Amino acid sequence: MSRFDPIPEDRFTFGLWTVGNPGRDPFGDAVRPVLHPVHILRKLAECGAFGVNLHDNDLVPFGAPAAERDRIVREFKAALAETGMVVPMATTNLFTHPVFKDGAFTANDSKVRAYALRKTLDAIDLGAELGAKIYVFWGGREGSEADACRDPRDAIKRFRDALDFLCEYVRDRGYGMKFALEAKPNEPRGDIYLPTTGSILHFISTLSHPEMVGVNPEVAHETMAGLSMVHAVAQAMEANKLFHIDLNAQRIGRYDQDLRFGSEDLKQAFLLVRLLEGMGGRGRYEGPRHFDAHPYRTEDETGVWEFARGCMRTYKILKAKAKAFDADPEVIDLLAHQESWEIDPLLKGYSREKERKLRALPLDANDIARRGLGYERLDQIMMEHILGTRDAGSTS
Ligand code: GLT
Ligand code: MN
Ligand code: MN
Repeated sequence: MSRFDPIPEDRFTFGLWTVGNPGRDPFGDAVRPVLHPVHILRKLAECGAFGVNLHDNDLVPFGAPAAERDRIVREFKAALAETGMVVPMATTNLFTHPVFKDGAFTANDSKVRAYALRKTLDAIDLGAELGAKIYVFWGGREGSEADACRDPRDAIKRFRDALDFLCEYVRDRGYGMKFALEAKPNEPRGDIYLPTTGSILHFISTLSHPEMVGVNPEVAHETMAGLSMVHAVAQAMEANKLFHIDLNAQRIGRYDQDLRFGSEDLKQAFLLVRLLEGMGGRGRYEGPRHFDAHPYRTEDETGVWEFARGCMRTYKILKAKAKAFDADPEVIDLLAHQESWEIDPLLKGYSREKERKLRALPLDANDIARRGLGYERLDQIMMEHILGTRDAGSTS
């Protein structure tokens, strides 16, 4: 076993819908048979994962009678106990059934909104029964093409009403769950409401129980919008709102690719892992490292488990490289020379005294601007850590 092989302590999780994705796309049929949830549990446990996450209908088929639901859940719980796997996160499928064609919580038809709310209550009960403490909301259908159909302000209000209702429900039942909202700019809708992690962070501050609600940023979704996942995650961490994370890979300007973690934009993946792992001496993200990605459509089941191992190994390899980068004496030296720490206290917290001192500082813009910052060197060192030419203290 190599030091990069995953173990449960790494807290890697996969959605049942990820490794279980049969490869259907808008142009083609499934290329793999549907995998049974219990089979997925066993195989992921063999691969060294910590747990699985699920939508209600990844486990219990839509419309299943109560007795069938109970039998499926019993069998799944037995498999959890047998494999030692856990279910840290659960969510609701509010996008597959045609009833959600105009959205779920934001739909114009209040019967649709009632149906979505009721389906979510049941799915929260299911999540609680399986031990989930994080509940994700991805509003994939909460959007529009014909924008005249509703005032987007009403969509936001309806989304807020739904979340306030559900927060109260979770409190009333004493489930101790937190909610994590996931942004996406478009697909499957032309435009999706609350399209970025940043917009969700503001929306949370308008809820009745903001302390219960955080974000679930996804690499692919921020990248589709041409934004920096690293910056989105950093803002969420700084606000203590990173409740969950969806790791995968994506190229800008494409459909939602959901590729194997780290398989595109290795530099961003490196910086993301470094951020999550608290490198550079900062706070660490403590939640599960969840992969919301799909194996290539070219794969059979062997490729599916290759894909799962690949996501986890890449994460661990990047973690080791990030640690080496932060311990590199040249990096420490370059970073130490970047900032004029001694005047920092002057810049925080206004007072007349500080204003006076600030005005008296000998600051010459041209003089300051002349200094090169050494970022070329810093970035190249980082690249060489990623490329593996700067291992174990070697500077050659
Ligand atoms: C769906 C979507 C993901 C969300 C999942 C949670 S489902 O696969 O593409 O980004 O995280 O509902
Ligand atoms: Mn996702
Ligand atoms: Mn995605």
